[in-house]
Amino acid sequence: MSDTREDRQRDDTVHYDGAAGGWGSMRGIKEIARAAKPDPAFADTLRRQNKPGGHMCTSCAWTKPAQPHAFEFCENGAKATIWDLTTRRAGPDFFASHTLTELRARPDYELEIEGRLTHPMRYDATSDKYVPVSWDEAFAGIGERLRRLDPASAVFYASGRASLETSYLYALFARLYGHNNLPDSSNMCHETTSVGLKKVIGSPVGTCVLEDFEHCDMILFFGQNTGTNSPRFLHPLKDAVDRGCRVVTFNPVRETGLVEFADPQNPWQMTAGSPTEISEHYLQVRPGGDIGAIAGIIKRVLEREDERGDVLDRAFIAEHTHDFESFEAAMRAADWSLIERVSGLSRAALEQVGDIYVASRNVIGIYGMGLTQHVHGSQSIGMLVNLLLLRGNMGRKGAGISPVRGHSNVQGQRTVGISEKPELVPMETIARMFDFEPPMETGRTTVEVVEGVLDGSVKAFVSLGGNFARAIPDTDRAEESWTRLDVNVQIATKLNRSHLLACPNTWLLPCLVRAEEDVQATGPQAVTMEDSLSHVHGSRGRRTPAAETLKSEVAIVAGIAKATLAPNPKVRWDDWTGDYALIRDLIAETYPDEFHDFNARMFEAGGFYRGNPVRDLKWKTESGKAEFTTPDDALSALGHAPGEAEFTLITLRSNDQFNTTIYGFSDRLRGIEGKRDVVLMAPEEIEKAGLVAGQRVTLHTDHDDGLERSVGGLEVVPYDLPLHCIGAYYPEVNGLIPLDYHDELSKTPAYKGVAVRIEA
Ligand SMILES: Nc1nc2c(c(=O)[nH]1)N[C@H]1C(S)=C(S)[C@@H](COP(=O)(O)OP(=O)(O)OC[C@H]3O[C@@H](n4cnc5c(=O)[nH]c(N)nc54)[C@H](O)[C@@H]3O)O[C@H]1N2
Ligand SMILES: Nc1nc2c(c(=O)[nH]1)N[C@H]1C(S)=C(S)[C@@H](COP(=O)(O)OP(=O)(O)OC[C@H]3O[C@@H](n4cnc5c(=O)[nH]c(N)nc54)[C@H](O)[C@@H]3O)O[C@H]1N2
Ligand SMILES: [Mo]
Repeated sequence: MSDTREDRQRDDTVHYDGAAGGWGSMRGIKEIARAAKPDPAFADTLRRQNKPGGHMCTSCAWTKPAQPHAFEFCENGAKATIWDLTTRRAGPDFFASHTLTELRARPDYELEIEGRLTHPMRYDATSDKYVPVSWDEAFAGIGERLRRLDPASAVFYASGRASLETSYLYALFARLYGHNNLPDSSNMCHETTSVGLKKVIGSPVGTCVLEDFEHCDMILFFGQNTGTNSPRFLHPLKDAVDRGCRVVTFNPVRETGLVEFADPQNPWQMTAGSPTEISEHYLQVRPGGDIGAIAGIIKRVLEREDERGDVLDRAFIAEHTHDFESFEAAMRAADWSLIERVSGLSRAALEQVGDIYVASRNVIGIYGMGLTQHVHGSQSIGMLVNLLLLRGNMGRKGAGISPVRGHSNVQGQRTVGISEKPELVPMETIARMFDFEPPMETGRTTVEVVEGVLDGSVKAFVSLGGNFARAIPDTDRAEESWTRLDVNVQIATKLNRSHLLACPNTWLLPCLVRAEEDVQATGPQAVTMEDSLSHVHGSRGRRTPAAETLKSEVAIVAGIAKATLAPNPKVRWDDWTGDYALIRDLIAETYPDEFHDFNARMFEAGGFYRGNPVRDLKWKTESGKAEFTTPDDALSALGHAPGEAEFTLITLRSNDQFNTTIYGFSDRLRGIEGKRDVVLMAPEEIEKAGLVAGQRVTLHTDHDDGLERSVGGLEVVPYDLPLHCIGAYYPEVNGLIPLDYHDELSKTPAYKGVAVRIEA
């Protein structure tokens, strides 16, 4: 199996021949515009997107530079904006002509494509339809139901898009009401980072800023698909490569953006020039094999140290780290044959990477869902940190660790209090500010919410965006339980499956999108969000709202809260809704170190940096130093080599989707067109299993809890993947993922490491 860049793309598999970016990205945008029919003014919105004074894209969380490009948006940012600014509407007429039973038969695409939700609706069980209500009726109805419940049985979920202002109020509402059940999409995503990275370096977020990418000599990429999921990041990446920075990628899939990139902003490269080769080495690691792969690199670094004596940064290790000796001993003892088996990579290939690492002064480690969504996810992050610590690649310019976050404000929601972990929230401060006693019991993570929905202990579910019932593991098993809740409140922009699993007291509340003008009592409002590199940006929408009946997320959260809670003179929902600057004052008062002078700084070009103690070599860990961590059982626990007929399933995102939002059916960058019901397999595996390309198969989960999980009708597609690894699209196969299969520390579901069998 190919494991380096020099081994070109296999010809016997489905793939894309172009580079990421280039003309293909323009055509991708046009296809989506044809279906979504955006307001023609979307072009003007795109011009301002991600620039000071404009609105911040609702797609990914990649940073917004101080000196933006002429077009500071990418293919997927354009799709997100087109999707938000569609002229299609799913209003009362649409709901009058469809029962929820009927709508549940539709695939995800055929729900969202109906367009923007326009009116507050309440579920009517007799007709099995949503019927319009006034906002006052909706708020009063929800408040009345929530007041009857034990707050501990309610969950307030957030999906990662809502602004810092909305998020702060939402978390405050939960605590005033009486619970910390505040999971967000992060619990399915980078919670492994929030918990695992915090444990080893004391910071729950990445340590790099954009400038670091101008000074690094090597970038190690683990399981992050830049070309599809954060395409604007390809620009600084290309600049780094042009400067001579060496990129090495670990990913079971040869992802086009990390192979080569043609810059759409560069007329020469778009016409005559050849694309930039991004990765010098592309190693197709086995799913979950990263710990083994990094162990191999580390063994080489130690070997070089033995030869030369100047490879390890001994002074850094002595002053800033803890537990090096036992870690070093475990790595020296680790067995190469086990490493090769676990990682699926050759010793020679890993040694080559070790040599590049040793030759590079400043190194950045980047990662995404390929590390976080595994049972040993936090241990993988620990291993990457180990590697960086060996040569002091933390707390200095051009070096560090950089998780690439997902939703556009998912990191910020955690920063301002949306967390099920009370110890992460300045409870004493909010107790004083609002004169109440905040709940101190730890709340539910996503996995624990689903457990509670299944066993009946969760009775109310409030959703600030997202499509929770579709994004979770074990979707099929949980579906019916949603209808047994007492209260379900969905704040949303587009119709999705979670809205169709209604219980008797269900409300569907439509909100503005970020590109739309938000006018309140004191005039047009702006909001803020935090990006992947911890910079905070102001965002102002200018488009006319999709309907006059829409409310902002701030107004909806405040409306529900006011109708639910007893009056408190310190809690001024109406004033806050009227002027979001007052909410920013509250955020500044709660988090003065990060958010002082918030209103004055929110439109700084490039955003303001909220800081990270690791950059000053301060480690807020248990030992007060950066932690070397030794993986369990010196790798043997991770050495599970699949049997002959076993496969590890990785669930993938296409280039035409944003999570459960399916924009279209072209996964151009992987060469898969017109379908999503596929299973990707290496040609050798197809042959060995007695299958042929194009055949339909069923996947069954191998899990010892006595439950049968299967998804059928998947078309076999020959694909360049490691042996024993198969790929399929999220969310279509989420029914295969066992709920109790998750990162051991953070409970992030193991969406990239499920054992499955194939049935013809
Ligand atoms: N267009 C678009 N943009 C998005 C999103 C979207 O759905 N569409 N979603 C947003 C969100 S919420 C998030 S969290 C991010 C997600 O962005 P990413 O972190 O890139 O997540 P994925 O695409 O799920 O998977 C990342 C990569 O991990 C690889 N991988 C799988 N298993 C392993 C493994 O065991 N080891 C290694 N090394 N690699 C592995 C996969 O092949 C894939 O290339 O993107 C955000 N941006
Ligand atoms: N198998 C598998 N499962 C996964 C993953 C995986 O890689 N594999 N990835 C996981 C990850 S990383 C994540 S983050 C989760 C995503 O989980 P979620 O964040 O819950 O899901 P989304 O699909 O992003 O939510 C889409 C819906 O959000 C609503 N929406 C869009 N914009 C707005 C807005 O501005 N305001 C409001 N109020 N609503 C809005 C729309 O109604 C839309 O239908 O899925 C997880 N599930
Ligand atoms: Mo995510």
